[in-house]
Amino acid sequence: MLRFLLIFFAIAGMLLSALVLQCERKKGSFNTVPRPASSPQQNGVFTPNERVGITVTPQPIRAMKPLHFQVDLQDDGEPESVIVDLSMPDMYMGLNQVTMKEIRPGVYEGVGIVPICPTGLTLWQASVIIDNQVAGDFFFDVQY
Ligand SMILES: [Cu+2]
Repeated sequence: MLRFLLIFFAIAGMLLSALVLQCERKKGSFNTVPRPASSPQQNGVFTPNERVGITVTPQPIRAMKPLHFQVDLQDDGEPESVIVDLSMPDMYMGLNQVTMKEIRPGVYEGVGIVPICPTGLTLWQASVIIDNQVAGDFFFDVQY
C-alpha cells in the first residue's frame, strides 16, 4: 500500500512539473516575426504599425473578463481570415485565439479572454494574424 502511494505521488509530481515547465518554456514562433512590434498605448488604442491597428476595451484590461478587440486594417485587401492571437512573450500559455468578424470594410471585431498567469507576470501580447501571417504584434498589461 505504501509503495503504491509513493508511486502515485511520484507520477503526480512528474505531471505537475511538466505542466509548470510548459508554462515557462520559451515560445519561439512569435520571436521570429518579421514586422517590428509597436506598443504605445493611449485610452485603449494601440498605435498602429503601417498595416494594422488594434483597440482593446474596456480599460484597464483585466484577466478573466471578456475583452472586446477591434482590428483596423489600413489596406483591407479582403483577407480570408483575421485572428488575434493572445500570448505572453517568452512563455507558452496555451493557444488562445480570437476569430475576428468584419463589421465594416477594414474593421474587424471579436471577443476574447486572457487567463491569469501563474507566474504573476502581466505583460501580454496580441498578434494580429491575417491569412495565416503575423501582420503586427502589440503588447499590453493586464490587471489580475
Ligand atoms: Cu504565463
